[in-house]
Amino acid sequence: MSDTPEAEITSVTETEYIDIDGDGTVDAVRETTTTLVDVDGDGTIDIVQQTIVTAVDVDGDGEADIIESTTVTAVDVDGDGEFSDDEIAAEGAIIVREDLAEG
Ligand SMILES: [Ca+2]
Ligand SMILES: [Ca+2]
Ligand SMILES: [Ca+2]
Repeated sequence: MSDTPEAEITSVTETEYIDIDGDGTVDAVRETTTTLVDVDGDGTIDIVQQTIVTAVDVDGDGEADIIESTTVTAVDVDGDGEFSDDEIAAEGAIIVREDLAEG
């Protein structure tokens, strides 16, 4: 047996299909990936990272035209088991199909 703490990583991905305009055809797919990391293996989660990727098919041809991704990372820096505002960081990116962006 070793006393070295062992990190535990749990990752869950959820996929949602969204009919934005309500015509019965799915226009957007949202994939949410949540990763929980217990760095020191004490049973308390120290890092939570959530990435949401939304792909939207604007013109309905079955190909995604807009892809938006947001990543939120929370790190329990002070180890109190809670994520305060200064321990949470978010970043995002959006990719729009070239000809749509040009209008
Ligand atoms: Ca921990
Ligand atoms: Ca399309
Ligand atoms: Ca904290």
